[in-house]
Order: sequence, then structure tokens, then C-alpha cells
Amino acid sequence: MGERTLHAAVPTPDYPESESIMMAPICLVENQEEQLTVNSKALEILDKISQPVVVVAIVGLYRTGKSYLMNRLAGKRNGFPLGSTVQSETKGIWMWCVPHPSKPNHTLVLLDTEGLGDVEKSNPKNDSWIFALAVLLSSSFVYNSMSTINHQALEQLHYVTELAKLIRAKSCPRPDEAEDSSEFASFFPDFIWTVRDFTLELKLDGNPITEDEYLENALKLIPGKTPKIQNSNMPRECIRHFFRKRKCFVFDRPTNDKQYLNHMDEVPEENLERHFLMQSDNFCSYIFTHAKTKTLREGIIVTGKRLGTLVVTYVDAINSGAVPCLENAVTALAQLENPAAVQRAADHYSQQIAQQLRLPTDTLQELLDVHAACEREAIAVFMEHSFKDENHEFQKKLVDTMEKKKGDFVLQNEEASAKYCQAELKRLSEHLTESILRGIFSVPGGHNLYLEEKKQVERDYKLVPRKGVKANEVLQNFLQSQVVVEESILQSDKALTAGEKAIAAERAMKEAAEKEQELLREKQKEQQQMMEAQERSFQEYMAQMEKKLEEERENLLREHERLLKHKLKVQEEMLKEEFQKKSEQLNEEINQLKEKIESTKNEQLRFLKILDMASNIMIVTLPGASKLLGVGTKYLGSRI
Ligand SMILES: Nc1nc2c(ncn2[C@@H]2O[C@H](COP(=O)(O)OP(=O)(O)OP(=O)(O)O)[C@@H](O)[C@H]2O)c(=O)[nH]1
Ligand SMILES: [Mg+2]
Repeated sequence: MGERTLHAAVPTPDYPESESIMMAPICLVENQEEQLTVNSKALEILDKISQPVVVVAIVGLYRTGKSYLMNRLAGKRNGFPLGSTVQSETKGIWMWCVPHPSKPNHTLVLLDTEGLGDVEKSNPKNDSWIFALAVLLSSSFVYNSMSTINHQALEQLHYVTELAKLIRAKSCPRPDEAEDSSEFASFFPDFIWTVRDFTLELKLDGNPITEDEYLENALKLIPGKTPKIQNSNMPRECIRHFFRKRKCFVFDRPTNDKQYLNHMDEVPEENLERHFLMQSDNFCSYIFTHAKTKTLREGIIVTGKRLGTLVVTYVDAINSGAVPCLENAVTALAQLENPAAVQRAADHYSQQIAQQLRLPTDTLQELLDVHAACEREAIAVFMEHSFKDENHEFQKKLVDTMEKKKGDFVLQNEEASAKYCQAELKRLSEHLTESILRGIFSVPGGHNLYLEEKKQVERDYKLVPRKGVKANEVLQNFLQSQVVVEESILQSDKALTAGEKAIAAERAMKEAAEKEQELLREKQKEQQQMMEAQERSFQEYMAQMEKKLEEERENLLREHERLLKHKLKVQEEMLKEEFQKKSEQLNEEINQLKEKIESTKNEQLRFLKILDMASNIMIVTLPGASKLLGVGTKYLGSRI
């Protein structure tokens, strides 16, 4: 790659630490010896970009000033190298990531592509792939051409007609569904046609028209059935079907000085035509304000890191002879990102609970309440970052992780409490122990003295604050350890009659049994609380899942409705242009879409099935929920 290799990834202080700034572009997809390969250095850069990306790709015939225009978007005179000869310059797909000039916390990714149609090329087959990749990767797709949008320019755009064969929306479209390409419009980028060295006047039948009207007019179908006409109508139709949003920019010739034209990257601004500069600024500011953040379907936002995964998935598919497919790409993303979502959620939980919990807690319930609050946030983190977790595999991992973490905290809490209580009790009973050793109670009336002192220890112990969950158990253990001593003090107390001794012994046994009972009740209460906590977790998961499903459904509905609006518009235009038959052909697609919208609106049953499946998976780890709720079918049964 010689001089063009990257001098990239130099962090600067005013750029977020996690992101990197590139001083120059780097090759993203290499096109060498008939093979497309992803450059791992470029992936490393993308991997570090956690911000959402706005991706602008430029495509078009070779030697038409594409790289120059991309440099203008980067705000630089140099960057993507320009060639000054007739030979094509850019090879493969080049990438330049720069901070977005107007969208805070977004990265602008510029993709410059190899010129199409160079006859000297050894393998023009990859032209179609480069075109398709640019469509799949960008959020704004710029098609660049010279002089006018005429027949020839449109014929050169035959790549767009091949897209339906080259890429796919769904991995396995249902046979009863409309053609897969009928969904392209819901995830294709905005389409921008840039016409360079534009020499015509923007007029139609003597009236001035806008650039956009000029484009729309050029995209009108030509009446007639000859193969030639049909051929040139094909790209027109495809553009109108596939791209919902279209825009056009025309540019004057930048200068009339041929010498300058050959080296535009060296020409000072003041030597370029005023008009050209204005048009360029216009184009750039349009991109900066209107180019969208790249999203996949259903609102999945693409970050730099995700863009890297997409490139790899698509290029791998191309190389293996498969069809690059949006749905598969989303699945690939999910496989990579869902484990990270679990980790992120678990980390959030650990961090929050470490901040909020001071061990030992007074009661188990106190710990469980803090757990519930932290868990709720962690579930939200997981829901935000995970997607397409179709078998609830990752949600199950999260449930398991949280339960384990909770279990660990419960244990730690018990240990902390036991340790503290033992220390406190040792301190408080020091005098008692010493008195026993010194034989203080081996006197007549000693038993009473002993009982008094033991009671005092119990009273003092009771006053110790925040003893935690093991308070009673530790006391109980202590009392049990006293039984033998107490018995011998009692038996050797000469002040007591045999009868009195028997009564005292019995009382001691009764008290011990009561204490034992109390401890048991406490344990049972704790078990109940643990079960309730599991039920609470279960309900929280269900509630958040349901919310997410609802949001996804709304996104999908919006997507369908946008697509329907687009199709109705295309249909109406076809009718206006008197292409009755073509307009009718859309009917089936439109009807299917309407049905889809109806069924999406009415998804109650599908939701219940998903929730049912998730609840069955979760109760394995949260048996408490199933005991209290009798979940599974009952959970759902109550809601149908
Ligand atoms: N006439 C004309 N020439 C231009 C314009 N912009 C750039 N050039 C010149 O056209 C030549 C090719 O420019 P590039 O930006 O390298 O064109 P490209 O489309 O990227 O070329 P490939 O990478 O080979 O496909 C250079 O000599 C530029 O100086 C323009 O708007 N009009
Ligand atoms: Mg170029």
C-alpha cells in the first residue's frame, strides 16, 4: 500500500479516550487478485469506536472526482489520494473515520470506493460487490457521475439492478411472501446523486427546476417496450423502489484550467470557481445535517465496532459464495454482542451493590431489597444492549449470574454477621468465662449468681447494634456451649434442694427448646423471603421483557408503515406516469404489507408465547417464583 498506509489512531486530548482519530484514510476492503479481504488494521480502528456512526459511501465511474469530494467532507485537501492520470486510482474500499462535525458523540465514517467500469481492470466482477457493499454499509449512499443524468449515466448504473440478486434482507424468505427485494427500502441508505461538471441549465420546459426535481425527472420511466428502453428503465425503477429518500446535487466544473483540474488537491481554494465552492459547501452541509446515523432494522444502531462486524460478515459471505444478508448480519452481531451485554449488566450490578451495601445488613430483607434495586438496573442494561436473543440463552445466563452473585452476597453477609457477633459476644462474656474459671460460682447460691451474669451478657448482647442475620444463631451456639458448665454449677450448688435443682434444670431445657424454635421460625422466614426475592426477580424480568417486546413491536410497526407509505407513493407515481400495469404489480406487495401491519398490531399471542418460553427457562434458576406463582402456563393463563 506504500505511502497510503495509515498514520492512524493517534489519540488527541480533545477526543474521547475510547475513540481514536485517524490522520489519514486506510484501506478497509482490499480488492486484490479477484479476492476481497478485510484489512485487519482498519478493523482494529473500528473496534475502538464505540460511538454511533454516520456512514457516507461514494460510488461511481472511475476518474470522476469521488475521492476529491470525500476529502472535502473530511474538511481536508489531502487524504484519499487522487490520481492525475486516466488510470483508476482508488482500489477496494477506503475508510476515513473523523469526529462528526455537527453531531456530538458521533463518528463520521467516509467510505471511498474503487471507480467502477475501468476497462483495464482484471476483474470487473468485484465492481458489483463493491457497489453492493457500499449500499449495505452506508447510511448515505452517494452516486457520483459526470456531466448530466442521461441515458448513458443511467445505463452505467446497472449495478443497482443487480442488487436483488446480490444481497438479501431475510436469510430464508417464506415462499408465500413477496420478493425479498421488496423490503430493501426499509433498510437501504438515503440515495444522493452528485453530478460533476454539470453543464446544463436546471430548466424543464423553460421553467426553472430544483436539482431534486431534475433527478426525479430523469428517473421517470420511458414509455415503450423495446429491450433498449426496458433496459434503461430498469435502473430507474430499482432506484425508485429501493431508495425511499433521494437527493441530487449538481456541481460546476471546478476550474477551466486543465493543469489545475489534474491536480485539484494542490489548487488553493481561491483559484476554484466560486460556484463550485458554493455547491461543494452546500453538499457538505447537507451531509453534516441530514446524513443519518446508520441503523439496521428495528432501530439497531450501528457503532464503529458493529460496522466492523458487518463488514466482516458481508465479505465472508461474498467469499464463501453465499449471499450477503442483513438478517444473518444482525444474528452475527447478536452472537458477539449478547455475551458482552450479560457482562455489562453483571458489572453494573456488582458496581452498584458494592456502593450501596454495607455488610452485615441488619436483616436478610435489607440485603434482598438492595439486591432487587441493583438487579432492576442490571436487567435494564441487559435489555438495552442485547438483541435477537431468540432462545433467551443470554437472558438465562444473566439470571444465573445474578442468582449466583446474590447467593455470594447472602453468604458474605452471614459470614460478616457471624464474625462480628462472635467477637462481640466474646467481649461481653469475658467476665463470665473468667468467673467460671476462677470458681466464682462454685459456692452455695452460685447457680443464681451464674444465671444473673449470663442474663446480663444476653441483655448487653441485645443492645449491640447491626449484629445482622446471625445474631440469634451465634447467641444460641454460645448458650449451648454453656449447658455443661451450667449443669455442673447447678448440681454443685449446695444452697438448692434436689427438687429445686430439678425445676431449674427443666426450666433451662424449656428455655433452650424455645430458643431453638425461635431460630427455626427465623430460618423459615428467611427461606420465605428468599423465595419472594426470586419471585420479585422473575416479575422484574418479565416486566422488562414485555416492555422491550412492545418497543420492538412499535419500531417494527413504524418500519412497516414507512415502507407502506413509500410503496403507495411509488404506486401513485407510476399511475400518474401512466404505467398502469406496473402500478398494479405493486398491489400484492402493498396488501401483504398491510396484512403484516395488522398482525404486528395484534401481537398479543406471539408475545405470550415468547414470555411463556422465557418464563419456563427462568424458573429453572428461580424456583422460588414457580413455588409462589405456580408459573409457566399459570402465569400466562392469568393474562389471557
Ligand atoms: N473535471 C473535474 N475533475 C475533477 C473534479 N474533481 C476532481 N477532479 C480531478 O479528477 C481527477 C480524478 O479525481 P479523483 O478524486 O481521484 O477521482 P476518483 O473518482 O476518485 O477516481 P478513481 O479513484 O480512479 O475512481 C483528479 O485529477 C482530480 O484533480 C471535478 O469536479 N471535475
Ligand atoms: Mg478515487
